[in-house]
Amino acid sequence: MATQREDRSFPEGFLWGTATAAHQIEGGNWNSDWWEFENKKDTVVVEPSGDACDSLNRWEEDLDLVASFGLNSYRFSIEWSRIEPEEGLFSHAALDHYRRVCLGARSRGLLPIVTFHHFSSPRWFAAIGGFESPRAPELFGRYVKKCSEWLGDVIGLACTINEPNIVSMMGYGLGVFPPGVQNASDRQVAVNAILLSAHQRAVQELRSGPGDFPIGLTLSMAELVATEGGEESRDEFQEVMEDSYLRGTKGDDFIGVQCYSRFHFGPQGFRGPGPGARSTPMGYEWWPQCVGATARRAAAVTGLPVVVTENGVSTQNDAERIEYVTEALVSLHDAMNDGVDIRGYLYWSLLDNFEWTFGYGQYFGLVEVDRASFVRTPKASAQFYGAVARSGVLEVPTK
Ligand code: GCO
Repeated sequence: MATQREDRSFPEGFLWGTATAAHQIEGGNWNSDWWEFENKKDTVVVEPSGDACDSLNRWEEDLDLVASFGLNSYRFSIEWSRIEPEEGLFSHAALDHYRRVCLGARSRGLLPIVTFHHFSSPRWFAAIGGFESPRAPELFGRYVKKCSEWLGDVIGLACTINEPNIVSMMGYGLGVFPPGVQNASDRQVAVNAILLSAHQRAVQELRSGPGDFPIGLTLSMAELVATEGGEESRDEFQEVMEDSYLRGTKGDDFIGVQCYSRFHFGPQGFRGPGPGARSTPMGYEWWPQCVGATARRAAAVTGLPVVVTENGVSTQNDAERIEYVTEALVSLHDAMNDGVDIRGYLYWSLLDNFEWTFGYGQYFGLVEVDRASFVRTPKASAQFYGAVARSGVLEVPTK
C-alpha cells in the first residue's frame, strides 16, 4: 500500500536552528573548571575534551554547514574562561572572536543565539566556590555586562545560563560535573538560588546594554510521570529541578525548554521506564513527544513564549534520528495547534561532540566529525531537517 502522509505546517518566522556549546566543540578550553575536572587523576569523565571539534578555528566551516542546510538560526555559547581568563582581566581578542562569530552568522542569514554560560566556568571562579559563592551573581553579571558592551548590537537572542538545574544537580547531587560533590542536596538547593539570581542579574545587564533582543534562560526539563504512589517524589523532583526556576523567569522574554525524554516516579521514587521500553544510547527512554509536553508545561507555568533551545537524540542510526525529530516536531505542532506560543526548535546538536562525562561516545550530531582530522561530514538527518526548515512543512508518514 502506498505510504500516506500528513503535512504539518509551521508558521513563517519560526526559528529553525541547531545548537552547540563552547566546551563541547571549540577545543583547548584548558582554563576552565571542566578541563581541570576531566583531566584530574580520579576523574569520572571517560576521556578529556582535548581538541574537541576544533571549532575555535573552524567556526566559519560550522556556520557554512548550518546555512547550507537551510536553517535560519544557530545557538552557540561564549566561553567565560576565554573572555575573563583571570578575575577582572578581560580579553578583547576573545570578545572580538565571538563578535566575528555573531557577524558571521548574520552574514549567512542565521540569527545568532548566544548562551553566556554552558556548564563550564573559569578556573579562578571555581576556585572561589563557583556558583556556591555569594559573589557569583555580581561576578557573572560583570562578565555578561562586558560581553553586552562588545556583542549586544549583534546578538539575536540571548540565553543567560544553560540548564542551571543540571549544573547544580550534576555538580552537587550526582557529582559527575564540577565540583564533583555527591548527595549534597542542601548545597544543590543553595546553588539553585544563586544561579537564579545570577540569571536575573544577567537579564538586567543585557537589558541595560546595547541591542534589543529576547532574553531567557534554558532549562533542562523532562515529562514527569508518576505511577500510583509516585506523586510525592515526582512533585518534589519537579519543584527542585523545574518549578523553582520556572517561577524565577518572571519578566523574561522567553523560556528555553530542553528535553530529551520522560522520567517515571513510583512509590520508591525515581524509577526506570519498565521492561521492554525502547531506550537510547544515553540510557534515556525513547520518548520524543516529551517536547510537546514540556513546552506546554513551561508555557503554562511561566506565561512566556517557548523556544525549544535543545532537543535531539544520541544514535549512530541516522534513520532513528529522523524518526525521533519527526515525532518530536509532531508533538510540538500539536501543542501549537492547541494555542501554545512556541517560537522555535533548535536541534541538539550540529556536531557529534564532547558529551561531558560520556566523552565522545555519544552521537547527537547532524554532522559527523572525524576525531583526528576534524573533517565534518553531514548526515542524511541534516538534509531532512534542513528541508523541513526551508519549507516550514514536516511531512509525516502515516500508516
Ligand atoms: C545538556 C546540555 C548539552 C548536552 C545535551 C545532550 O542538556 O545536557 O545542554 O550540553 O550535550 O543535552 O545530553
